[in-house]
Amino acid sequence: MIYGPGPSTRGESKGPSRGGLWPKLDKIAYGYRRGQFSPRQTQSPPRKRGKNGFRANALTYDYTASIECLANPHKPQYGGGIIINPELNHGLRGWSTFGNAKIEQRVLEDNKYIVAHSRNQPEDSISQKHYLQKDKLYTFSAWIQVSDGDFPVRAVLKTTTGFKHIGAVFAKSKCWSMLKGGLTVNASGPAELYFKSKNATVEIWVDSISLQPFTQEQWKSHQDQSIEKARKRKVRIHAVDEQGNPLPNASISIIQKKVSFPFGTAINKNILTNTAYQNWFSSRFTVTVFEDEMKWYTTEPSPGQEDYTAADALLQFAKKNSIPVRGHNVLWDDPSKVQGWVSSLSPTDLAVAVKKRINSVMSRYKGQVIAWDVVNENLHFSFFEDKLGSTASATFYNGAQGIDGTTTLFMNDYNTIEDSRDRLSTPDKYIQKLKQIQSFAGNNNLKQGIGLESHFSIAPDLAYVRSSIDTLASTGLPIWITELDIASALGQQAQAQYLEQVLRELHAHPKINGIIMWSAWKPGGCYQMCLTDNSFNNLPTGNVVDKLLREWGSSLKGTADGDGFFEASLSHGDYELKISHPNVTSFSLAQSQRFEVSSADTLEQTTLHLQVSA
Ligand SMILES: [Ca+2]
Repeated sequence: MIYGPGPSTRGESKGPSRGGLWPKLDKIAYGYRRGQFSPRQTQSPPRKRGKNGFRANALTYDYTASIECLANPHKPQYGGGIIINPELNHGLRGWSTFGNAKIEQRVLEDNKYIVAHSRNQPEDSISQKHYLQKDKLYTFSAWIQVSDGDFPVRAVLKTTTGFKHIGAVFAKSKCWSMLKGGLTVNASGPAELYFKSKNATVEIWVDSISLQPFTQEQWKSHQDQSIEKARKRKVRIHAVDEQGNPLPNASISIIQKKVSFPFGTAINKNILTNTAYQNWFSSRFTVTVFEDEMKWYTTEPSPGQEDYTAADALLQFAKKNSIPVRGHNVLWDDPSKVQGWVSSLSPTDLAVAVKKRINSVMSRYKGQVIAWDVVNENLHFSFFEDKLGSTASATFYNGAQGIDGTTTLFMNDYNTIEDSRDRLSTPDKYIQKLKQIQSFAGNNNLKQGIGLESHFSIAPDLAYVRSSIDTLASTGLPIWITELDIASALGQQAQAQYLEQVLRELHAHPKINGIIMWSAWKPGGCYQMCLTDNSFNNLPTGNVVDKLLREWGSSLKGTADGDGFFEASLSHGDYELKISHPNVTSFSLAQSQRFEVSSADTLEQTTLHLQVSA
């Protein structure tokens, strides 16, 4: 096993944990007497039943996935969902041949499974037919083994409109690997599930298959449930007077000062001289990245003539506004993005130049960025590998670790969640590359991260997006959305509509650590998706962002009950609390106190209790 469960990624940049919370409260409680806070943790009441009552657990989404290769497969998720005979306990019932494979049930240590053998074509496999319904989201999983070697196996659904790749896994022999995937169906009709492997002779073994449909409403309820659990916490405030007597019906005002979840957009040098751009950007976002200014072709357009002026100035701007920056990128594997003088170097000279580049940019900004995209688009391109050998990228990560190894070192690539048709960057390919980099000598303690660019050029398939992130999350590594946009060719309205769908899904996914959009503004237009016009008035996409910022933040006003209690579910972040009551004459509106709603894992599912006196 290369990956363990790893340290929790939830705590990243989350400020003080449980131990640090209370002194902070005391310190800023001017207007309130010290020592009047009585924090307590209690179990939250049983989860509320939804409007459908959450019958059994059928509607709850199972976010789990596994990258372990196991002697025995897990039970099928959702009991198999609509799959007939999902555990193969009933012979071959429900299953038939796809293509020209021969199929049979086998038994190994009491476990029954299905085998496709005597294959000649990649798609020769097993099959099961289902009727799929329009607008439903289907989550798929299965456990796969091959009779020999280590080969990618894909799950495909053949529908009336074509073939849809729904998931893939690097299957091994002698142990079971989990394949997880998903698809959204655009038209009702019959569909046939089958599996595919480029190796057309190896046996494909399958067990614990599951295909679970969800309605749009159910899908939305998963998001809501996940946000309550992963991004929010219940807070119970008790307003009391100086003697500790409750203040019934006290007016409560909770103002969010900072939201913990990192959400931002790329910026570029245009912001340095444009106050309207500065104000629009800094009043909204909590994280950023530079569009081009840190890239090698910008900082060293000619050999030896380094110029970090723009990157330095942008970093100062970000620091001034307390907005953390991702370091993007050290190297870019796309040959069309390599400046002329670099592409013409001999391998020997290239190796020297690359080493100098890594050292130059990473030493300069060491400790000042929250992430490094070390080798950009390593799954789609291989400029450096082609010149320097197949372990080139692994050596770059090794070099990067030596310079700024405490900062997370990311891969960063596209189409992993955007488009299941792109075979180069599926979640299983991504994981394979991460493992390859980590298995290089000296890289076993590499602090790796998963960067998902998320450039959508087609309508997002949220079932595929979610299942792909589930699979990637089973590495235990932090996952960031690094360059989210929707292609301009889809039109402004679709851009806004799809952006909202994707942002809701990504923000709700418990394993996403932050989201950055790729909407750096240029007078001539943005890369694909602007959020504003040239006067910094919102476009429909900008309105989506503002709507979600309001939703994800949670400033609110209310009235305590007859015993002085007030309950709210608040997003993780920093808050200002104001309490007023007619009985408390000394209270002034200028007096307030701050508190933090943290996301420490141990506090999940508990209510934060604050007793405040006025
Ligand atoms: Ca079985």
